[in-house]
Amino acid sequence: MTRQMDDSAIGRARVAETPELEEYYARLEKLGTGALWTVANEIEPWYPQPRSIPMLWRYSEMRPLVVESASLVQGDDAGRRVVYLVNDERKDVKAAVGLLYSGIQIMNPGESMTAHRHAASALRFVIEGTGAWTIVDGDRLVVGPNDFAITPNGTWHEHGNEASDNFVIWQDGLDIPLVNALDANFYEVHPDLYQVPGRVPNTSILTHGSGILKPDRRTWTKAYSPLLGYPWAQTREALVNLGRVSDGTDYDGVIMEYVNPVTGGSVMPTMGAHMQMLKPGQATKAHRHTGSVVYHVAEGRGHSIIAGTRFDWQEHDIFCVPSWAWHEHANDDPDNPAFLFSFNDFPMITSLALHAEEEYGATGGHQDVG
Ligand code: GTQ
Repeated sequence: MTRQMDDSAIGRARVAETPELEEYYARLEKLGTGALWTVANEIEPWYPQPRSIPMLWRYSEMRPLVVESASLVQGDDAGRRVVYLVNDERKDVKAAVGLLYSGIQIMNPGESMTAHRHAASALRFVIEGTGAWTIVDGDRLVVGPNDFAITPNGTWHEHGNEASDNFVIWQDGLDIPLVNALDANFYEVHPDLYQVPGRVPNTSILTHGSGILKPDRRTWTKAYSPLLGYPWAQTREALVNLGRVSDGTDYDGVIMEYVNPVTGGSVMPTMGAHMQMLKPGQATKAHRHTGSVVYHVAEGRGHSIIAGTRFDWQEHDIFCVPSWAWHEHANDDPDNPAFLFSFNDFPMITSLALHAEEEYGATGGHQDVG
């Protein structure tokens, strides 16, 4: 990098402190004001300075505590029984990374939760258990392991587990810290506590989930995808098929985005999601970009190097990549593919024209592990 990043350079704030200035600053403060040059270099960094740090949450360590919560608190008292993931440097806003929230939700056999809605958008990635359902604006969605589902902002939703003998555990992803940062959050409990589901379960998948055909006379005008569920079998097959003809991109391997089938764009206006496959032994090059990402290991084992730290992962581990952090991924299994689910804030970043990306080294190399 040849760019000048020296705070003593002309064009940066470089006023020396003096007793006279300090006395002046005190008088400014009394008026609810301040001198820009005392904070300019901090509020206009040369490049993004995320407070979030890279972190990995091991499923093997979290699962026993998540299961413990199932007998510690009633679902109806908790609202949703969730152990949330909190970045060491984002405890104040309850973010896993950047302005993204994530948690692990558990439902007992036969349990169901009351319906609510909020201005924040939510998504789910199912970890374990059959029998899970969620009703989103009246559409009863049935989901199983590694299925992806969305509950866009403003939609009524309630969750349950109709299995008689297993927990359902899934990962939640929400934009709560973002919506709160914008002072735009609302929350409502459903007036009847429960929705009346439509007659045919998975209506949105039956209507919009073919992937190659679209229904006639479609009038969908909302900002989010009319497709609410993205089944794992179809997703996995798409990645495996793409992997037959390509090794994918240098930085992500074989990667595809979950889309709004009407627009081809992201599933929701604030958050997008991907599934990526690393072939046996495949390792990506390092790059960095604006935007924060939470990863969930859907299948396989491997490692990622994030901002110079190596994180080894296995199935259902969760890790995060803060904005502008160098990162690269590797599948350490010589015989089997690895699949990484991820969700991100890219739709916000791109819609605000804030996307930036850089490859590591001149042609994209690998980081030294510190
Ligand atoms: O199911 O809508 O983990 O509102 C946190 C807040 C899940 C949900 C969470 C929520 C939800």
